[in-house]
Amino acid sequence: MSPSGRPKGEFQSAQHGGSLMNLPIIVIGSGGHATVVADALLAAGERVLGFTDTDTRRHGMLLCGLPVLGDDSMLATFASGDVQLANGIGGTRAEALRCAVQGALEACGWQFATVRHPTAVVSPFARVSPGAQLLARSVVQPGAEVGAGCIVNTGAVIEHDVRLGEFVHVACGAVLCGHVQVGAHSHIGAAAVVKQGVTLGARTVVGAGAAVVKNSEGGFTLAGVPALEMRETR
Ligand code: JB2
Repeated sequence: MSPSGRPKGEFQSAQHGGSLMNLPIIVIGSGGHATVVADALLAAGERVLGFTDTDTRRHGMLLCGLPVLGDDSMLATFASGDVQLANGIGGTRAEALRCAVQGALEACGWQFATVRHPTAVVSPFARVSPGAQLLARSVVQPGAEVGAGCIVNTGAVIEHDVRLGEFVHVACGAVLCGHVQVGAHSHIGAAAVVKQGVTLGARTVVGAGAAVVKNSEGGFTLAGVPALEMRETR
């Protein structure tokens, strides 16, 4: 089993769109990432009912024309078989929160939709796990594996044979060259480049614009060109 309790190797075809079950979707969170997720779902033709947020000040707001419905307790007004969820918590370096909130809701029986913006270019020979998010103009090449709960954000490039563990966030415009491996719960900053064949262990944080040319065992923050290990992440 994976760290978040999911069976390993549970991949689905990258050809599926946002909703496997054709159910309406509620987006968890109502910050910037949630609006990007909702926008991708709407562009893919999905039915989005609105957002939830723990911040009561946001309840009743309209985002992308959709309401913030309440906190997560309002989900109890639906049967888990009638609605899917999408994870709208992005948060630079908030992979732990994103994973914890999703894990708690999955434990209550909720399923998380895979999100794929129609402009994402995804090879039919890539493997994309449930709940991953492939956002506008992202590219996922043949042989790549995108783990459960990953975000491949706007314009990010996942080259051939790259492997992303679960809940990795590849931020906007980052480029992972061929055969790169990134361990679970890592964050690759905006416009960073990771050279082909590099392996980064779990919970690595790569700063925006960094150029990573060497392996790192995990748990480090890497920054600069070429990137150096600056400090332990946790
Ligand atoms: O347990 C929760 C929960 N915890 C935090 N349930 C629900 N339903 N909502 C929760 N939240 C809410 O998520 C917070 O109250 C907050 O409103 C929202 C997260 O929004 P925030 O604006 O802090 O971050 P974000 O994740 O939407 O966006 C960040 O990450 C993106 C990837 C920003 O840095 C963006 O610029 C970035 N593109």
